[in-house]
Amino acid sequence: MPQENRRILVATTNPGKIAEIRAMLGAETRWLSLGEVGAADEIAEDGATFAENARKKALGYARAAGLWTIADDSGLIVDALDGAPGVKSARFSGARPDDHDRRLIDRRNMAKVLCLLNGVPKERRTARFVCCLCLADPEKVLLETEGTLEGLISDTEIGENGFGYDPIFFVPHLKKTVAQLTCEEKNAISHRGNAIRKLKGLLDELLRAS
Ligand code: ITT
Repeated sequence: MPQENRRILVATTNPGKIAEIRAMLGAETRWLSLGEVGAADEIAEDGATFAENARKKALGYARAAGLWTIADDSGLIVDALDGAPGVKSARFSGARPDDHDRRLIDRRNMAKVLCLLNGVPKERRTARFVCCLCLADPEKVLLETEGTLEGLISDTEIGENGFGYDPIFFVPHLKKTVAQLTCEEKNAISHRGNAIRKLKGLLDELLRAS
């Protein structure tokens, strides 16, 4: 792809994800949002794995927009809940209404996790965030990466930054929840940060070769 035409769609409706992906992937490429290309949020995330959903979103939006497209599917895995909320992380406390208030839904989802873990001791509150990224053109998958972040589910919500389950995800070596980290601190250790760093290396190679 010639340098001057480098435009890649970031196919997410989540403003928190867009900010993290754009901040890390660099300024040489023009990163477009779904709003900027007039694409509707219409691809069902009904796969059994994060990787399957990321692939489906990347290919679907790449075809709809006629652009190279990056999609992310991510979520929280809690060991004591047999891996839940998993691929249902965004809708763990019920379906998301069309006019959803993300903060309200995040709070409901966190309340459900804390309620289910009530009485579970610290050593059994292990959890991880997982992020699968997929880059596709309208015909095929070009690149796929995965990143994880290990931690513990706290007893209460702590911190104001980030999104989703960040206020209840405690990172032991930092002695903070992810919601107490700045955007830069989160990107340096997070599941999405790790997946993006891997993707960036592969994307740079792919762009050099094309
Ligand atoms: P798109 O599908 O439009 O990308 P979404 O928010 O619906 O946006 P997902 O289906 O991938 O995204 O759901 C991921 C959910 O997992 C998200 O809504 C959060 O609840 C949680 N999650 C993912 N990454 C997270 C992070 O970095 N911090 C906290 N929670 C996260």
